[in-house]
Amino acid sequence: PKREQSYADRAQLPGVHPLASKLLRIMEEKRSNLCLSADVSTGEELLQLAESLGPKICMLKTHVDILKVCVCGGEGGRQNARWERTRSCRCDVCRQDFTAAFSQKLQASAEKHNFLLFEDRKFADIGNTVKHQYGEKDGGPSIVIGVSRRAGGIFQISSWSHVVNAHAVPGPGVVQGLREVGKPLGRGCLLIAQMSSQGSLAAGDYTKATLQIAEQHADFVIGFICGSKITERPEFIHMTPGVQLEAGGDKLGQQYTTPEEVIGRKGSDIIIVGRGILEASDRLKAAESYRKSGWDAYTKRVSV
Ligand code: 5BU
Repeated sequence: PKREQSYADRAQLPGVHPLASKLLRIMEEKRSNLCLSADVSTGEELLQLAESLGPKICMLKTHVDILKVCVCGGEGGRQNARWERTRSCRCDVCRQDFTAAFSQKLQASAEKHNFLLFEDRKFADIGNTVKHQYGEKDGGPSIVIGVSRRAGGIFQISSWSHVVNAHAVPGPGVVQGLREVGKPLGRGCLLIAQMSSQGSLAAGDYTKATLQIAEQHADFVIGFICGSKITERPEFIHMTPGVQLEAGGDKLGQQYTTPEEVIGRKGSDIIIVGRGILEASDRLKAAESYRKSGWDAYTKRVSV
């Protein structure tokens, strides 16, 4: 059988999306197929994770809607007086400040340590709605005087996140809506073809139909969230959540598979790891062991 292409080979394919190509090059350069799922509750901790674990990862996955907010709506009472006085809070964890300060720092960290940002937003509405949820076409920073008047919601995802994901359940319109905003900005989208949770309905024919939508929109869809490789097309990137060094699960239906299984046997490209790293006493050491297991499983696979 033909030898499997390396990440570096795939980065050079004529049909590959520029962002997928960039990601594959980062993976090869940093010898990392690890995506950190940075599920923490403050912007400060998120930035600190990006800075400390940045060198180990090819991608940082966020859920910005689980971040606490400042008490000019929430946390950080110190700033409250200032907020009331000036109506322009500068707090790092404040929602009003989210795009202008926080996301710029996150982007700077991504650039410095050479990884991509992936907001795990799981868009799942009609095209017209997701377009507004994702952000405006120009994607520039919002002006932070009082309340932002720009469309695209609080988080302005399109302005800072290289990659987003979407459920295929609405049909192709969801991708088309996101593409209108993301394509001009050079962004990419992952379709959720399978989920790691127990009893997931994203399986069988649903997974196949998801693949078809991706093939029809390959100028914006760069790959999949999935449990195992679902297509032989090397331009698409397969990313798998539900990964820990020991198989198992949590109390709410999450199911874990090991890096060796996911990369070595299931043929996925990238492992997504959250609590396996976040709950370790030494996060840097844990990140390094996931990076190494993922990378070793990959080198073993491509050398056959
Ligand atoms: P964990 O702590 O490694 O279990 O975190 C997994 C992360 O991946 C978490 O942010 C989930 O929201 C995300 N996830 C997932 O676990 N399974 C899926 O099928 C998808 C996303 Br899609």
